Amino acid sequence: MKIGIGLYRHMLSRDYYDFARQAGCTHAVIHLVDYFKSGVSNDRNNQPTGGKYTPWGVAGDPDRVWSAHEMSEIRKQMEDAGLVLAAIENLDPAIWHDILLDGPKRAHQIEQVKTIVRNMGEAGIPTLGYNFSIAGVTGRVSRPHGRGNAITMGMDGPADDEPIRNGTVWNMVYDQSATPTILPSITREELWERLTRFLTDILPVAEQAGVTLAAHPDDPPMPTIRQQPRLVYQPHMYQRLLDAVPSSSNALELCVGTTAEMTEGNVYDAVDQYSRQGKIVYIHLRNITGKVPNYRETFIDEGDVDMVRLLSILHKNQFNGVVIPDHTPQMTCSAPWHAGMAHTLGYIAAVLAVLRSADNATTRQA
Ligand SMILES: [Mn+2]
Repeated sequence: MKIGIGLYRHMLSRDYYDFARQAGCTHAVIHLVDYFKSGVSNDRNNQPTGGKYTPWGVAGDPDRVWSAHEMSEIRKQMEDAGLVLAAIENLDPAIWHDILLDGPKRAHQIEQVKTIVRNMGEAGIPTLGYNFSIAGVTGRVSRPHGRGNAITMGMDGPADDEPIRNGTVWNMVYDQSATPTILPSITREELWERLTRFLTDILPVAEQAGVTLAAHPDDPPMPTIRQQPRLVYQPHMYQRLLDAVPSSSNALELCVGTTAEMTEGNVYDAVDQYSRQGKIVYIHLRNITGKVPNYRETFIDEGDVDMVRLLSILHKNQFNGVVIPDHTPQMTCSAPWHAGMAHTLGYIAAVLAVLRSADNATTRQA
């Protein structure tokens, strides 16, 4: 298992690459979508938050797909700094909205995603993380309820479920001049059909390009949010996604925090089940306390998840992918994001060092 970092668009620079290496990372997952663009309540020194029902920010240019050249330049700059670029996380709602909504631009946007996947193959980037969700990451609140009064994200009870405004999807605004109506609700089976169509269209191209699609579960994992259905809000639902369109390029971006917030099953069995199948490409690691709709994110070394047990399962199953810190509470200093990451990365490195040391001891005895 490899240690990585997740970098937002505005962090794609040498300082951040050096920081990651200094903190022990060999790999990185990057975001090319700028979630923070024109957002009203987004601190760039934090995960994108938005308000409880306020979108993160405004989507990018619908006519521009990420080119092989620009992605390959980023990969090379990261390699110069000593980092392997393991994945790009998330598609821009600007070219993704009508795939989620089954809108009039769907066919065009499917071609754009195919182009991105081919370009990624050409640029030598092996994984595309995605989250097939109409509401996206929303309905959460930010509170100073963490250890040492750290500001942390979570849910504060059953959502009052404000519907999504037209022109917004995946918690970002893709059409600022949309008529001010409400997005109609759809059924869960309709959303599964849309996901299956997406996978059926994209996976053959991904296989050929040598790119793996990696699905993030619904965060927060509620059965519905903002009057829209969710797909992967219990651990077993990931299996349905894998079985919907079997392919070597159909895999998971398993989020430990989100899985631990689910009301059924448990995160250890889920990680065991999917890592034994070799279906986890990379892991979002964070700790939490509680279950939806009452949970909050915590520091890595507290919370409900026994991280030593969790990482032991991955180690035992010879998980060969990348583990990245997901989010962390905001630490009180001039660089809350850096401090949170350094603390989490140090913790992960220490657990892995203990696991490897135990292996060496076993080998010496044998
Ligand atoms: Mn996550």
